Amino acid sequence: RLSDCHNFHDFRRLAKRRLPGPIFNYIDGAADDETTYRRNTASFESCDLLPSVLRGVGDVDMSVVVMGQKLSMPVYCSPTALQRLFHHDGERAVAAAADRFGTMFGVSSLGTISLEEARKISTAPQVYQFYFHKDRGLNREMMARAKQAGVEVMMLTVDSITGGNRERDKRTGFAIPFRLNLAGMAQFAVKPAWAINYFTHEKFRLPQLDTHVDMGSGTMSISRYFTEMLDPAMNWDDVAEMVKIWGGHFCLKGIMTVEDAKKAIDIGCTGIVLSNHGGRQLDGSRSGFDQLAEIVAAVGDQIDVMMDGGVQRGTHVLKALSLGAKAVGVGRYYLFPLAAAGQAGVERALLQMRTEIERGMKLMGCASVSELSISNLRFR
Ligand code: HOC
Repeated sequence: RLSDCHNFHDFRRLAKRRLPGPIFNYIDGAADDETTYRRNTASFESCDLLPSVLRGVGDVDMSVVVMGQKLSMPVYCSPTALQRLFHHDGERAVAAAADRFGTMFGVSSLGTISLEEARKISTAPQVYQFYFHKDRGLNREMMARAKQAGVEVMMLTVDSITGGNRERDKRTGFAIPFRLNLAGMAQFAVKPAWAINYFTHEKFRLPQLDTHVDMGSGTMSISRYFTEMLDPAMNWDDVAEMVKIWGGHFCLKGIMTVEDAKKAIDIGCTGIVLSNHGGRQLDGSRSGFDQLAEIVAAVGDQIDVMMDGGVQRGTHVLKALSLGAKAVGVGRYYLFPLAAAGQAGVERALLQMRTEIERGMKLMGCASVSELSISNLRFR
């Protein structure tokens, strides 16, 4: 039950019980041997928090300003794809929860509600995350739509010019819409509650892409999407052009080196997310957390640096902020609660995160996020 969920692992277990195998494994899975996925969370253990005491922390201010947006807490819901597969409310539930918690949320170009609808549901700052398509007209069309809808931040994912090797998806045959062969039907039949909800609510769509992807004419696997639609030839000049056209806050997700961070600044980006795509793309790559210190030292005064990957606890967030991250993105952390219980699940997860951050700050002797610094950490 939802009331028995007290942490990430509880929500993950509940989601596993509710979701058909291919869908659970799509969320939970990562690339190759999933070493990066595992290490993302483990990397937070490379250092310890060093608390100060007796510092008068009756009131704690957890708010941050990132890419010009004020967030009530330093955690935002990263954009993720296909959310109505996990729960019939999908992005609607996440947008509404972000609104209640006053934090930023993302809608993906692979989202299952339109960015315009998300804008109506939530007044919280909205990120629109997209991939760079071979069809340049589609890229420009997406930015124009986002501008029109009042999206605050454009986020281009730069770590996905080709698909990661997701072996779990290969084994389960994950694709959308589902191939209802015998094996597939069996997997869905054992989760009747999910199947009834999925098939009785409105048809699954990709409203950002539906003039370009015909969902009726076959299935779309991850590798097909990446190889057929995305442009592996994308380069810094292409992105510079998009940043210029957008003319507002523009963020690159998937930056991992100082050199690339500097290039992002040169072309006018206002934010970067240190990210390995939740371990779903290049297995063996370093964690965003492990790259924070180096990148913040080099460019932290010129661009907002964020990170994501493996964040499961308030103390993980405190460590990232102590290293200079302006905010931290979460993905699976809210997707499992979404799958387990829709909006109520996402809200419970965000509440737990907020409570853990507040408690952690008090125990650290920090009354505001600006008091967190590298002096609060010791590396092992
Ligand atoms: C069918 C297309 O960012 C992920 C997503 C991209 C999914 C493409 C799915 O799974 O990591």
